Amino acid sequence: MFLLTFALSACLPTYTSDADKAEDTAVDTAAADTDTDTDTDTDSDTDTDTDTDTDTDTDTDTDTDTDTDTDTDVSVDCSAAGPGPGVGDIVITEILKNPDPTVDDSGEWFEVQNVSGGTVDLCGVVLTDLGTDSHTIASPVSIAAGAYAVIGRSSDTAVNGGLSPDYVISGTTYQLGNDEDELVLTASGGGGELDRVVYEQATFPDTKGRSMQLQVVDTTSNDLGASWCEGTAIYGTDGNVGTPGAANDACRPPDEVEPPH
Ligand SMILES: [Ca+2]
Ligand SMILES: [Ca+2]
Ligand SMILES: [Ca+2]
Ligand SMILES: [Ca+2]
Repeated sequence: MFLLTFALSACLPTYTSDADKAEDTAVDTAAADTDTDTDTDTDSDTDTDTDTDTDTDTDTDTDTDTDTDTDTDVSVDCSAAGPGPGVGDIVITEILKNPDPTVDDSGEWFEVQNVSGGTVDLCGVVLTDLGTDSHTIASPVSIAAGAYAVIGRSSDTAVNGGLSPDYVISGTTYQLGNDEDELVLTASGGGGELDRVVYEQATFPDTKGRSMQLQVVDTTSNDLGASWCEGTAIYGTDGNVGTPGAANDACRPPDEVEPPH
């Protein structure tokens, strides 16, 4: 009995005055928890989670996501992913930088092919350009040997032109400029640059609503605008042209190419 009484006493809050005790008793009668604030959790701040900062997630930083950095992106969870690609294992093979009439922020995409001969997973691969765009692929994206993965901007087929992307970068952290831009893919954990395409309007295909598709699939050929030609077949629901997720068409002379829409 003595031990029980002692233990209960040790758990009770201490007060510097009777007024302090009265105030805490009043507010916590409603909350019915064991701390000294007015909410229903067991910590001493005024939000509803169980950590001691003032945001609503359960980590100890001040943003609203659940990882421990200070940005508001999602956590990168590659625990269920297979091995990532090494240098030379994947190639950027097709890019739709300027969908039409699909809006860019939901209809842009690019495609990579796995040329490694085995299965690779894009989880953890870092996408950047030579400006400020940056995104780390945050969940498993497995690509079988020889197969393709499509990275899009929206999974909603009502607004993305009828695309079925394998991975979506929502928001505006990774955009494909209509004039000139760069796609730089870096292996997870600083494992080296996987591929890079730096396109501009002078030497790369540049037609609204039409993809640019690579003809010779390797990471060096795609550095040159002459290695790319315009997509030839309509996909999806908005009349955009390309072969997202499938082998590229052979190039055709411009006057034989199906017009978009
Ligand atoms: Ca664009
Ligand atoms: Ca960009
Ligand atoms: Ca390249
Ligand atoms: Ca393709």
